[in-house]
Amino acid sequence: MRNDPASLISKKIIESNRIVITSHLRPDGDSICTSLALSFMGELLSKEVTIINRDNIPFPFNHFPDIEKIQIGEVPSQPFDMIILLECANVSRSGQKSLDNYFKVNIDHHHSNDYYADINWVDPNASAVGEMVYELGEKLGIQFTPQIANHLYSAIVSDTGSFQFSNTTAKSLGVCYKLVNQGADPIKVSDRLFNNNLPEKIKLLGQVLSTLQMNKKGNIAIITMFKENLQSLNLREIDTEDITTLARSIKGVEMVLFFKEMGKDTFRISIRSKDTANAALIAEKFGGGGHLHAAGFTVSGKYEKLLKEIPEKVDTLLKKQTEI
Ligand SMILES: [Mn+2]
Repeated sequence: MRNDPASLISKKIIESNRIVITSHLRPDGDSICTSLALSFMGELLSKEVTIINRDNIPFPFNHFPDIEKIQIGEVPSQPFDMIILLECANVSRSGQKSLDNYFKVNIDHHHSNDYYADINWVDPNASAVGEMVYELGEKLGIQFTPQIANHLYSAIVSDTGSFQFSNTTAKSLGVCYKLVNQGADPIKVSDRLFNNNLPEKIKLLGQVLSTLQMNKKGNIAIITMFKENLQSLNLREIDTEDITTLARSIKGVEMVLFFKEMGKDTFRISIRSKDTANAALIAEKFGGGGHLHAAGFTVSGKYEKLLKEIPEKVDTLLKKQTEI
C-alpha cells in the first residue's frame, strides 16, 4: 500500500464501519456537496455514514437533492470509528467541540491549514475538495453513480465559479469531464446553482448596484447595501456574492469594496479582487482577514466619511502591493 495521504485515507475508510463527516462553519457548496458524495461513496462500501454540520445549509444548497441527509448539530463524543473534516483549517473551524478522542482525517485545498489530524491531506493545487474526493473515490475503486457524480460536479462548479476563477485547471476540467461521463448533468447543476433567484433578490441587486461609485483611477468599485434595502424587500439574510461579481466585471476594476450596513455607523466591508490584487493583505490592515481574492473587515464611522477614506487607503495599499 502506498503511503500518500489519499491512500492512507482510503485504507482507513475500508477499515472503518461507522464514519462521520463534517464541514466548516457557514459551509459552502464545495463542502456540502462533497460531504454528500462522500457519504454515498461510503454507502457503496457498506459503511454507515453520517454527516453532521454545525451550521445550517445556505441558499441555494438547501434546495439541493439529498440535502436532508445532513444533520445540524454536535458530533457526539464517541460512537464513530473516524471523522472526516472537509475544508477545516483546524478543529475549531468545524465548530465541533467533542472531537478529542476521534481518529481525524483532514481534507482541505486551502494553503493555511494546521495539519492537526491523524491523516492530513492538504492540496492547494486542487480546485475544490470535490476534486480531491473524486481522486479518493478512484483509489477506493468506487463505481461512480450519477448521484455521486452530480454532487462532485456541483462542488467543483460552485468552487470554481463555473470555471471562471483562478483555481480552474486542466485537472479540475479533466475530473469534470469524467464526472459528466459518469452521469453528472451540467445543465441541471447550473440550473440549481444559478436559476433559483427570488424576484426580491433581483430587486435588491438593482438597489445595491445603483449605489455604485468608482474611485478616480477606476480600479476600485464601491457598492453599498443598507439595512433598509433588505427590510423594504422583506429579506433577511441573502447571498450577495453575484452582486459583487457584477461590480467586479467592470473594465479596469481590480477590487470591489462592498459596504454592508450592520448597525448604526457600523459596516462590514467585503473585498473581492482580481488577478494579483491581494484582498487578504488589505483586510488584515483593517483588522480583518480572508483569502487572496475574497476577504473582509468591519469598520465604524459615518457612512459618508468612510466612503471617502476607505477607498483612498485601500488604493494606497494596493499601490504598495504592486511595488513589491
Ligand atoms: Mn472549497
